[in-house]
Amino acid sequence: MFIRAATLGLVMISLAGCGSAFANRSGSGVEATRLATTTPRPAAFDRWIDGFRARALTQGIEARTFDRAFSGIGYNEDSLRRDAHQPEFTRPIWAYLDSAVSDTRIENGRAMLRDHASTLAAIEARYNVEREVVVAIWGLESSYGQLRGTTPIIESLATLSYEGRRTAFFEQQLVAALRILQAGDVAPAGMVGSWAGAMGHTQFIPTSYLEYAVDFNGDGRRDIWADDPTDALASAAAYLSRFGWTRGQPALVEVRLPRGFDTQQAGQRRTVQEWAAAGLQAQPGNRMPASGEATLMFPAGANGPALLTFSNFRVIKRYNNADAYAIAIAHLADRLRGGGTFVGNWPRDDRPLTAGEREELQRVLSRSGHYSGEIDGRVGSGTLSAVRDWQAANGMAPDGYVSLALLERMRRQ
Ligand SMILES: [Ca+2]
Repeated sequence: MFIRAATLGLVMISLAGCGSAFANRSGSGVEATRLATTTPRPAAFDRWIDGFRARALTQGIEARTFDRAFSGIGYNEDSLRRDAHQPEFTRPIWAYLDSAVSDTRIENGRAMLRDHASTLAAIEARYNVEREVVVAIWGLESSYGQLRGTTPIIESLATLSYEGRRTAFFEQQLVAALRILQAGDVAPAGMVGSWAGAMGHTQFIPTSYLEYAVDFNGDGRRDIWADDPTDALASAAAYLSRFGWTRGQPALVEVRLPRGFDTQQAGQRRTVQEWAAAGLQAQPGNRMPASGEATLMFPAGANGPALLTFSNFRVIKRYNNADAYAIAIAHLADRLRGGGTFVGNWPRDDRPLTAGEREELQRVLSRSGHYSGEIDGRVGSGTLSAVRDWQAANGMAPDGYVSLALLERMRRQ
């Protein structure tokens, strides 16, 4: 779980792991076979640790806690390497959904619903979050606990705090991790996770753990690291509950558009009655709720599936601020309930733009006055926002869907 600074947009999501609850998480299985990458500590790192120790102690970390946590830690080059090599290529949302909501993940999720039925029922009763949603998060975050990460958290966060692209962020997480150790919820050796600090079955980063994790099985420890997923699952439910989850409301509903529908209404939020009056109907297998406001979204352009997203969709995005992630969680939960696949067709023949084409796109947007960022071929929130503005200015549905067809249309301007 990592709250991204900016969404990666409607269409493309980084390849940072299928689960991707943590924006920078590694791909599946890599950590399980991690080679020994701890190298001797550079002298400058030792000096940094001394300085950080003083800072940590002023923030309430006891010397004993600190020294025990830092005893024998190394310099984690593996984490640094991963931090430096952020995924630059993207894949289309349908390819992401193919793996995020694969048949295997659905099948395993249904097994988890059976195996942990009583625990999930108790969590659902306490937090008013449907069990299928909790299990979907578990499935995407750690493949139902199979990929919780084996990186020593203190070592990794210390290395990234000393020398990384986001030292302030990681130092904040490191202090939070020390607080967790100080509280005795886990021993230093047991505090493992992904290379960038996401821990346990539902991949909480330390600050989120401190704020939202719960001891659900009542043994006095908030243990998200144990094989027993009870505390981790309850913590995920508690997190969604705190951000306003509404039980009984869908996160998204796939809809059918009436003939001649004005697709420029993408991105608008209206009541379900207003959308119904505009001619939108739930696709087969979907049910429109009786009330609520929803935003119309075309995650793969106006020729792909049309979705109405409700407030619960935005709650899921508090877990990971990417539309594709929220669509995957909502869809996996639906599939776990026995729902079907999307009715609309994904434009699978579309290919992602090359780096050169993405730069060309940015130059066009820049020339037309919609984009003032760097021409770097990275399609982030700034570029996608400019794409939406360009589309609206040119009479298209402002879906932010970046495709070759869009670029070709721009070339014709
Ligand atoms: Ca516990």
